[in-house]
Amino acid sequence: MDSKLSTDAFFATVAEKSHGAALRGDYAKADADYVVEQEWQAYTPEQHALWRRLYERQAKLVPGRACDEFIEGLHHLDAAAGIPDLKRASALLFKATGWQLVAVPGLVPELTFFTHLANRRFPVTVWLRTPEEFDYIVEPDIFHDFFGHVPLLLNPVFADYLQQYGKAGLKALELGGLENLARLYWYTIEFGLIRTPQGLRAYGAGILSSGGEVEYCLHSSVPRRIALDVERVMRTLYKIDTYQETYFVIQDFQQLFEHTAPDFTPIYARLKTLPTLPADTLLPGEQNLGVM
Ligand code: HBI
Ligand code: FE
Repeated sequence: MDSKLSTDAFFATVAEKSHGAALRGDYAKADADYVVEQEWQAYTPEQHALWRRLYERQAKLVPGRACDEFIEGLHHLDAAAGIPDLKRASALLFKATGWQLVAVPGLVPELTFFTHLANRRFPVTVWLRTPEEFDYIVEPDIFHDFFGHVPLLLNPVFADYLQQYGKAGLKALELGGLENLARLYWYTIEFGLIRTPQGLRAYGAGILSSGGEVEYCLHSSVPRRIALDVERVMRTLYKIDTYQETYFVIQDFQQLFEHTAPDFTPIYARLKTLPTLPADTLLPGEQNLGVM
């Protein structure tokens, strides 16, 4: 695929999705892989203070709601004091699981994104939300990316899953399975739940970086909670501006890794013949696991 085309197409779709609003980041200095310098010295004391407020709120919420692997990773990153220096965090991460962090201006084209993941590089946005966006933000900022996504990259099994997901993404681009794969990303990496001996816990970055959803996803009786089935997930639509209407539950990260190891070509072919499912679907015979 011509990456230039995918770039223009990417910005067109993002503009459309965000109702014409341009992307916030400064893409002028990005290289061919959309990588920029973080310019850590340019963050203001007010921005570091906002980071600390965001961090303190989430760090109080996640115990008993996030899986242990996330909590362990978060502590290891030690990022409470202010906006992290991505080069330093990347060196720590590389020692643990061979992943690196790359600084990006914001959302990048799928081809770029998947290529980074397939090479164990996680793109982290360099800008921080404004105080007015304390509770909700449309595009991922550095707090969502770092606090939500980076801690689990320190877990070896999850780290392997994400690289495998990146490789599957590159294949999906060729096979026309991108939307299916984006739904898998949404319902696992962004909004996934996991069973533990202590009960249900969250591992999805979109949940763990959110002030309200981290309680809602576990204890509200409104959403459905369904055992992960990759094909079912790939058919299920999602909404980007409300709490999820359905969460998918895994047994452990090994299951996530194993379920996404196969070649998805036959699944994509089958899905082309099946209708997508609204986010609030419960199919006949499916068990809503409820509040556990
Ligand atoms: N770019 N920086 C960044 N971060 C993302 O999470 C991201 C992206 N580009 C595309 C994308 N996510 C989604 O299309 C995923 O479903 C692939
Ligand atoms: Fe994210």
